[in-house]
Amino acid sequence: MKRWTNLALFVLLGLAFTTGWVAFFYSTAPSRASLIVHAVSGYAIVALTPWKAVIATHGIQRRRPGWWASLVFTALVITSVLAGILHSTGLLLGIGSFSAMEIHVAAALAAIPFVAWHVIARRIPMRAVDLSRRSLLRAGTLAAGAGLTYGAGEVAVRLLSLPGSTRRLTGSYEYGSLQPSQLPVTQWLFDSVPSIDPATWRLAVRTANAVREWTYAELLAFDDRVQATLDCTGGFYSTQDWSGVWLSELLTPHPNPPPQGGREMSIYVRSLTGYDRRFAIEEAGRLLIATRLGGMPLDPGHGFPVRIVAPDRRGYWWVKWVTAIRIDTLPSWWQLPFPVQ
Ligand code: HEM
Ligand code: HEM
Ligand SMILES: Nc1nc2c(c(=O)[nH]1)N[C@H]1C(S)=C(S)[C@@H](COP(=O)(O)O)O[C@H]1N2
Ligand SMILES: [Mo]
Repeated sequence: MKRWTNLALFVLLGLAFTTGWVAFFYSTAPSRASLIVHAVSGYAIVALTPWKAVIATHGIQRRRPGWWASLVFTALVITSVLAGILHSTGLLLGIGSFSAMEIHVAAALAAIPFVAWHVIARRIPMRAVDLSRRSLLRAGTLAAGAGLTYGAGEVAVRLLSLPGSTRRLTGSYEYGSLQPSQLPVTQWLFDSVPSIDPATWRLAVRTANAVREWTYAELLAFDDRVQATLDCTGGFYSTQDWSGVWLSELLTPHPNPPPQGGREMSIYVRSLTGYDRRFAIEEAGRLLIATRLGGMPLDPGHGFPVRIVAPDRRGYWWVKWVTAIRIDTLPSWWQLPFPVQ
């Protein structure tokens, strides 16, 4: 049981970590599907506490080198799980200037080096016994119990009308919809708001054989509109009215066929700050180059002079302060799944 518990924790930690990021990647149904697996693996970790406590108590008594690092690791896992539950129930959505979701993910990220060390320093021999019928039966029981816990939690949140009952399928909470002044200003990680002079600013749009530089005044003349939901991985979402121009409108068809060397595959969008994202070419008609929010020009925090509005994509795709757009032959998956800036 001891070895089985550690092995199960190993699998569950990996599953929780992976499904968390998959949920962050999507803004639609796959996000919820992943979060169900995520929550169930989280509760399964919690359910193993009594068994792991026995192992840990014994281990601590042995005072093996680095035993304290296992305690730091334990604290990080507890912090992450607690913050996750506080977020999902809505019992506590923020501590200081951090959202419960940010703390949840930060603690999980901080735990990575510790878990790597822990499984190497305390590694367990793999034996055929780990795949026995009994092990599988245990795994099934654990999954069923954790699944019921998740289901019961979702029912309880609704019966008690906790704030968690209002969250979107990604787990995000509504904030300031249709009230532009209430839309929070957030960055992915380290970016800061640049100050841009609209008189000299240009949006360079490069296609296979042409570059067109758009001025702010030219872009302001368009009035394509969309109501879209910005769903930030920090744990909030906000639906607003945006206007500007569909990117496809700016990609005038070229007179000559594109030069040899490959098919146009993706749309590369870059901010003045260097923050960038790559989209599939098919999305050109669904990406708005927004100049206005709620009918008013964007303010600097929200991406002045122009930003991307990418309906049905998570907030981190909504590149602000765009200066360059390029159609190129690299596939759209040719980028890190999440920005690092
Ligand atoms: C939720 C995840 C986990 C937590 C919070 C946790 C915590 C701990 C703590 C506090 C100890 C005692 C201190 C020490 O010996 O360093 C320990 C020991 C140990 N852990 Fe973990 N651990 C976790 C997951 C794992 C995993 C995934 C494995 C293996 C794949 C593992 C294998 C072990 C082993 C073999 C020991 C030594 C027990 C002994 O010396 O008798 N643990 N763990
Ligand atoms: C040690 C790793 C992790 C564990 C054990 C864990 C566990 C949990 C738990 C127990 C919940 C509450 C589930 C519920 O009641 O609905 C939760 C929620 C959540 N977690 Fe994690 N998590 C981990 C890492 C991550 C990471 C790395 C991400 C994202 C990159 C993430 C994203 C989320 C999201 C979005 C929710 C909210 C789900 C909702 O409100 O429906 N988690 N997590
Ligand atoms: N250049 C740039 N654009 C960015 C970001 C960033 O850090 N840099 N953050 C993204 C993230 S994570 C979100 S949620 C939205 C937030 O938009 P808002 O500040 O207008 O609410 O902008 C996106 N666009
Ligand atoms: Mo975000």
